[in-house]
Amino acid sequence: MKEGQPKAIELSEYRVPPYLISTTELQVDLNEDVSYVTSTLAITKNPDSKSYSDDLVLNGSVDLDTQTIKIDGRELLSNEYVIEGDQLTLFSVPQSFQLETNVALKPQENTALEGLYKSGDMFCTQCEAEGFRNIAWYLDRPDVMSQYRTTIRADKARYPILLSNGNEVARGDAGEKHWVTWEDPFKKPAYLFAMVAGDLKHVEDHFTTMSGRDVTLQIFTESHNIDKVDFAMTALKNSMAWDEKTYGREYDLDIFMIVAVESFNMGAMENKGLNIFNTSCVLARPDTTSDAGYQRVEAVVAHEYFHNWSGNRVTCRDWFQLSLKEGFTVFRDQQFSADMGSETVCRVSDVATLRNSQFPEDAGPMAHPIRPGSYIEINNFYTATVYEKGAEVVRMIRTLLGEANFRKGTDLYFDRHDGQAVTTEDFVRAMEDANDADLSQFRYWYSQAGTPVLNVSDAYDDAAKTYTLTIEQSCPATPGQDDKQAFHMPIALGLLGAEGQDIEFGIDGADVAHVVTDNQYTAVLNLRESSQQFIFSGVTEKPVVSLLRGFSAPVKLNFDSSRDDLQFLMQHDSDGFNRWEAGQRLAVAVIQDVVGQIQQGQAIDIDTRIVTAISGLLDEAVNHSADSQIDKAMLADMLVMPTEAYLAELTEVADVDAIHEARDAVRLLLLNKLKGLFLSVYKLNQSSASYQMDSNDVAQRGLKNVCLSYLMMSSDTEAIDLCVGQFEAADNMTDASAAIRALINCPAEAAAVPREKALTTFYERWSNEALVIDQWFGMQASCPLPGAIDRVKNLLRHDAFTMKNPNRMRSVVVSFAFQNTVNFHQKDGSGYEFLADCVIELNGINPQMAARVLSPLTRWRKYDAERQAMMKAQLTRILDEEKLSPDVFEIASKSI
Ligand code: B3K
Ligand code: ZN
Repeated sequence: MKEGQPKAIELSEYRVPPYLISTTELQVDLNEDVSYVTSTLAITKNPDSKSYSDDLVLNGSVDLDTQTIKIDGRELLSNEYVIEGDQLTLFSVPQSFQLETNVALKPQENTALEGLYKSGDMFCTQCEAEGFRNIAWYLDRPDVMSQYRTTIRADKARYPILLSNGNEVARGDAGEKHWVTWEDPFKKPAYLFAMVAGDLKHVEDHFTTMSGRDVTLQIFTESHNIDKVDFAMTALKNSMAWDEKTYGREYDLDIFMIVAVESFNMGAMENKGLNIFNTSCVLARPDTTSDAGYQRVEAVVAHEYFHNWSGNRVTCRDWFQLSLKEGFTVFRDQQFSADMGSETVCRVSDVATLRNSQFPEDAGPMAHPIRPGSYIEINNFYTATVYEKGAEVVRMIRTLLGEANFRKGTDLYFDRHDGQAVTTEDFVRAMEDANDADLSQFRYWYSQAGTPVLNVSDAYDDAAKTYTLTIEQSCPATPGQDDKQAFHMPIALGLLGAEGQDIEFGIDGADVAHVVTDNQYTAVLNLRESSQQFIFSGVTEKPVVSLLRGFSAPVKLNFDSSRDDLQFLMQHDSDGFNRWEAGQRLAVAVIQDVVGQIQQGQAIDIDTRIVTAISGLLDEAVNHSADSQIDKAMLADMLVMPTEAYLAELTEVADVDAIHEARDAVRLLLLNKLKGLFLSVYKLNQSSASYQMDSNDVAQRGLKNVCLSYLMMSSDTEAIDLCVGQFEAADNMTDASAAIRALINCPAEAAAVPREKALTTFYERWSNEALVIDQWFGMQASCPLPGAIDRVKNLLRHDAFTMKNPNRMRSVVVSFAFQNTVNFHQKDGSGYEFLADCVIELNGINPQMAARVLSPLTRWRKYDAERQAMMKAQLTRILDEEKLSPDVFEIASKSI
């Protein structure tokens, strides 16, 4: 063990803040070399604190060069305070006083992108979770809420735009410089502070709230991007209207601003009145942005906007409560996207994300409950568990209570806690109080980690006309939690009769939360016991059960369905999600057969039921009409085979090579048997009309491009010509990138020349569009063909590559290590060594990013002994580094 290892912070050690800061005044003087921040804080002793100490400890950073410290106007003598590392202790402070500190800092050297930093030519900030302490000495914790007044001074020519939270209240000139003062009337924690200075253009619009107030909406970008903000503006207005309609919540300030920045660690940040966005989550133009990119922009704009209530008006007491705002807000943005497009398509994609990223986390060394009990570096807990599983937990509350009662709960939560910093416990209690409900057992979802497993069996009694379901639940041990209590969860189910219709059944005696009857017959059961039986009466024929409709709980389900039943459910289930799910389960079973054959060295023999199923879908696509029961976007989703990541997740020890080979073999067989149909569907969905971003066109492009990816499994030149044709004719990034990706991934010799040509054309055309060049890097780094490690190393040497810009870094490092499974796990360990090299380099640049990209190495338990040893060796190598950041230390040490 090296000395000075960072220590863990425990939820159980939470204490109220010893002091409060009622007002915060900041004077920020920006310069190219050294910038200065003067902060004036009105501090009082917190009457609720039991601390007897008169010393006040403030958070800061070793990069703050402290010039002066004054209390009530008097400069402190050197024996009246001490600065130790990132802490400033003021001795024997009064009960109530004004603290003025003046610090010097160098934003242009801040490559960690936390606090005040430079993104290209502009200054910007990122303060969540603990970035504010890099700007000024402060009580940097979310339960200290203060009213901010901020004055920014900067060179007028370089930084004509100066922004901060709230309303502009004054401005003036000072020689070459100018200044602007902003005042935010809402008290907020420091993590919601933001400021921006730059040479920016903006687009302006307006929104009238339900109470009739006019809100000015502005989106700022550097001038070359200002033609890409219209879609985000529309998404913003839709989000504002949606939150009024769905949650009765309206916006509170007179102005709402979004600023797009190129260097940003995350997707975006919900600072009060001044959201700062990664360009990748706000800019969209048909020729530069794919449909998936558009959908992401819409979802992230909504997510950040929704935080104004779930996060800002009602904020977190401490960082253990992160899911209070993140889980809830993800749930809200999922609901919004579902309302804007297709509910089923959205649910499928949300569940796929959960399975591909959260389930592995829950099964790995970093498994934690959605409300963690301990952390070293909070940045490491912005996880799929806190976000996506957190959203599932909120969704389960809604499923259990029903929509109208859930709304009563959120009304009470927002009204009761407006202006407060609260806990997940407060959220659950509001749900209970508003509905006279008992969620005591449900609370285990907040404190227990791990993905529960349900083992289900059924029986039909023909004489009694009863159907019995037995459900056993368990949850695997996770670090620090060997034994788990049974969860309370909603199980939504329906029973299908021989014609595929939903059968109505009697529920007396079964523990049923409620029954949903619009165009279906779905019972929502309360599962509470580790083993529980449900008996349904009046079931006139032996049914096929549709379990866990809409994925009503985030669990792994074991239920022995016959492949014929899966095919039946795929065709008839009234629950769209379960139609998709049945198809996936059938595909998993078939691919797993092939994995077994490969491992045994047997000849590959594929169950043709998958061919029947896929050909049924393709027929549906050929005969598709406006009143078809299933939309094209769903058909596209159903044609996609389960991902290699999900297939790996389902096995004890993942045989990455066999999984890759088996999945490809099934896809190739499908192509060989159904080539005519794939081609017909492709052609039927080709369109010569100009690009429209609407759900019909998106679905059509999706369906066409899935077919293209199958057609490119073959090595004939006809498919390659088709693909090149699409690439050259495309007026939009969806079609262009689908085609170039298919060319890149095509193993055929004949694809080599067109591939190189397309890559060059693409690069030359888009060299000035950073987000498109990110895609160019990403599609090459994720190519599953052999030789990836050399290709990826070459990409790192490319002039346009830099580790310092997180989007560019991710486009190569994440695309390779997270998406190119078969090459990352190459038997010689070169993929692991490559990732460790990147982590070590990033550790010195941007620790938060370093810790994030490290995660594939932490999953070593999933692989064979040789791979395990090589992965652990790389983790050890990382841990042996001098000057390891707490971020990387926490992930690497906990996973070894
Ligand atoms: N709240 C921010 C996340 C900031 C993460 C800092 N490490 C984005 C979001 O979830 O809306
Ligand atoms: Zn969020």
